[in-house]
Amino acid sequence: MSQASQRVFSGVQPTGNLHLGNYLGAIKRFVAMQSSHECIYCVVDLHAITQDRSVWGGPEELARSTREVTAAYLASGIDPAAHIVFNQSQVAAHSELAWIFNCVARVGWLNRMTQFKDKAGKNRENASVGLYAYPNLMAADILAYRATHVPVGEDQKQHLELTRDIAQKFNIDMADACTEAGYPDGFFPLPEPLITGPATRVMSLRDGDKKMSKSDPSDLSRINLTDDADTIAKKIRKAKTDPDALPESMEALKGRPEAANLLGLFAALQDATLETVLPQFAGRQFSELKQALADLAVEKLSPIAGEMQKLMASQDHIDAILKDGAERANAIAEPVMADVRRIMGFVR
Ligand code: AQP
Repeated sequence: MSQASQRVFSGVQPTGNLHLGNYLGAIKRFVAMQSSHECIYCVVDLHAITQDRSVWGGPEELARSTREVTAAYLASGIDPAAHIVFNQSQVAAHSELAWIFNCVARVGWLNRMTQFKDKAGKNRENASVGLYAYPNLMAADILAYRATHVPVGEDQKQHLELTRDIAQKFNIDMADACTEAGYPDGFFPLPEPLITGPATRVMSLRDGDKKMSKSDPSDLSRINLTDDADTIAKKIRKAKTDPDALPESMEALKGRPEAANLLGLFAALQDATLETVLPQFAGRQFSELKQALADLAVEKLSPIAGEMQKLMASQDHIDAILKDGAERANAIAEPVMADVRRIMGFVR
């Protein structure tokens, strides 16, 4: 397949507190893919409401957060004219295809999803059906555009595997109709997850064994994209460490999650690899790494925070970008849905 026929799709939930994990694991890589691929970047507001209202914050907060994620995309360097930026709820294909996928995916498949287990916790009986079926909606997000590549953080790997299983089962179950519709090799591509670089799983600054996450009650656990320079420096200074000096080799980094995390962050922010950064700090104290990391994080993140603030002052501008993006997204998704309806036998 030529690069021109490769289509990238990915998204971020508007649930507040966009953090360095979202930036390095996802948004920064979205930016990089623009030069080589046709890209569609979505603010997945339908996913945000799968958790309790206390988590997504209600209508005003959802709208604010949707605009804030859009501002983060633009401030980080995503070009909404050359590519597509929009919010999910403006394109009906996501919900329509998700229903069809609810009927393709098996209960046993969803029962294995670790993110549902983590997010539902002990209170599983009280979790929303939407949270349980979240991976089916994610599969619909990607496949409504017949996207081939999906840049995500490590935590989304299992959902991408499920997306491939859904695409494959649809292609097999509907093989005769796919052939009749002109797709003898199956209608949906099996999308490839793109999980690369030194920051595919950024860990909490308070606990190197826990993922940096929006929902962590401790704000000190994460660097928010909207944090000012002093806050970034303070959080890095307070980050958990271990008592030893920094190691010389990848081998010696094993079993030292905090050292691996801080070095990984430094490498990712510097567009370097962990291997090239290691010798720079080998044998040094954590305090030296923390100082260098704080300086680098402020240098890279402050311009983004400043630009986000400017963009957020112009709500109409952001809304116009989302509307234009939704129209262009719909123009791709609607013919795909027309084929899906024909393949399924829905009369029109
Ligand atoms: N810690 C992380 N390291 C690397 N990548 C990460 N991503 C999230 N956390 C990390 C990636 O960011 C993209 C958008 O994530 P999302 O907004 O869809 O939701 P999420 O993965 O549920 O984010 P959080 O912060 O972990 O939220 P909560 O606290 O609600 O669980 C995805 O590509 C994701 O991989």
